[in-house]
Amino acid sequence: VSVDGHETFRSRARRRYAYFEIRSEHALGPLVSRLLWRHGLARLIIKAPSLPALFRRRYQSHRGAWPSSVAEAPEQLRTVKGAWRDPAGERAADARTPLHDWNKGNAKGIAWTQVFLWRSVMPVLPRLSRAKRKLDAANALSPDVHTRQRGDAGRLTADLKALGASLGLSALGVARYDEKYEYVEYREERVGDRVIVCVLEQNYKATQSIPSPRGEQAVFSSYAELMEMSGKLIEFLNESGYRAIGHSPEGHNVVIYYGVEAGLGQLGLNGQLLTPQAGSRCRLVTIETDAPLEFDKPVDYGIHTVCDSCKACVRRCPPHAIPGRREWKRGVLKAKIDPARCAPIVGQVAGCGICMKVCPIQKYGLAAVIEEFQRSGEVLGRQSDDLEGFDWPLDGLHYGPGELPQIPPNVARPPGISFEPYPQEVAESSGAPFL
Ligand code: B12
Ligand code: SF4
Ligand code: SF4
Repeated sequence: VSVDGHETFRSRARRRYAYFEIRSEHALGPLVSRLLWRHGLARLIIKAPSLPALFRRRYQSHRGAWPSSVAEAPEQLRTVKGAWRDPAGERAADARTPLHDWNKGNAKGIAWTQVFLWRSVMPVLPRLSRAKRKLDAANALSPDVHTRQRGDAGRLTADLKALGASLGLSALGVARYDEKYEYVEYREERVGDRVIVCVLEQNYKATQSIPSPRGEQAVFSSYAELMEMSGKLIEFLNESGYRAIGHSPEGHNVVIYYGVEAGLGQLGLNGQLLTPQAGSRCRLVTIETDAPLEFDKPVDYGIHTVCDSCKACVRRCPPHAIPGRREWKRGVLKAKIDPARCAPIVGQVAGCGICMKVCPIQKYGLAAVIEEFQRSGEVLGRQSDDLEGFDWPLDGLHYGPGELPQIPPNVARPPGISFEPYPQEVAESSGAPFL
């Protein structure tokens, strides 16, 4: 939409195209997923070469390390370094109901969403699958313990970070392994006491078109790129004599917890890791290792204060899945999103992610947001169509600030499909076994 409120030809064409893409994604979903998964089409596709770079530019991630000189917040914006935590509460929650792998606990729902998202996944499928195989191969390596250079943690950490930057990672941080944030399914596979967090900035333009298949292609592309890069970091750690196991983006642990602990950002009201450089327009994977790397520390970037004055994600989430205020949950003060409302929309509306798109830190960067906040007391872009408007591909219409699409009941609560916040908590209250 142009500054005088009129829609440009390009934006109308883009909106129509996303509408057409989603309609075909949904209409052909059952047929395509049968061909892909039951009749072996996926096996053929993953052998295909990756798309030429020209096509990938539409959704490929931004390569290169972010400047490392992002400062702590000015005094009046500070709240707490990292996140508000009550260690006793965290321990009690873990003892009562340890975290499970959400995707495993909701396997039926996840399989159902895959029927819809084929158009978004397909262009990236060959690369995704090759990247996963490379990651698995790197994980199977054994360290060469003779090459260990004991006592040189600073050098090893610097070399690892330099390698991450040369591979194109946006940021890399190191945090202490914490069993409470490892899903119980994987706790016995513990590798060491360090967790490396790899961050990759997602394509800017594709993200501004969210929710759209192009936006979701950017997501899967970042995942493939992250797995390729983390495979190389694992090889480096093995060659340096240390064990290292990397995880795919679904993860074996709560990656945002580690991102905050490693000082890479803070938890936004939208439930995601907001980095000062790109908000939550970035993807994360972790590598667990026994390498004696130097720890990074949680930082107060002032993000909590910005969130409290903004709440764009809360207002703009179509199914109202984001609560407007924080509460203590499992020993952490945070706004906990309702996955039963969010997941069906993520599955049927090209990965949704409106809560990422409408975030001013994602769009303008934290420095610009804080500058405006200090100058005028306002959040940059708040209530503007440029920031808060989005196209809704299910009906092909544009929704400006203050307007939200109607979600039909069969889309909000698809028959026969349910997503639980924590299968294990439900199990605890109902007595039903997990899964
Ligand atoms: C399961 C899952 C989902 C589920 C359920 C999410 C939920 N909150 O219950 C569904 C399908 C709904 C979902 C939706 C989305 N997801 Co998701 N999701 C995951 C996944 C695989 C596991 C997270 C999990 O275990 N959640 C269950 C419990 C722990 O949730 P929770 O109590 O609400 O806690 C959340 C936060 O409060 C935080 N957290 C939990 N404990 C603690 C403790 C401390 C101290 C702190 C600081 C934070 C923290 O982490 C949780 C993130 O979901 C992660 C990858 C991973 N392994 O971490 C990606 C991940 C969180 N998703 C991501 C994204 C971007 C999305 C979507 C935009 C969809 C999309 N197109 O990608 C939406 C956004 C929804 C939202 N507003 O958060 C990204 C976030 C990137 C970032 N910069 O933070 C991740 C990290 C994927 C990745 N590898 O990059 N997701
Ligand atoms: S949209 Fe606003 S409230 Fe939501 S995470 Fe971003 S800054 Fe925080
Ligand atoms: S992904 Fe969409 S539905 Fe889920 S919380 Fe974000 S805006 Fe809401």
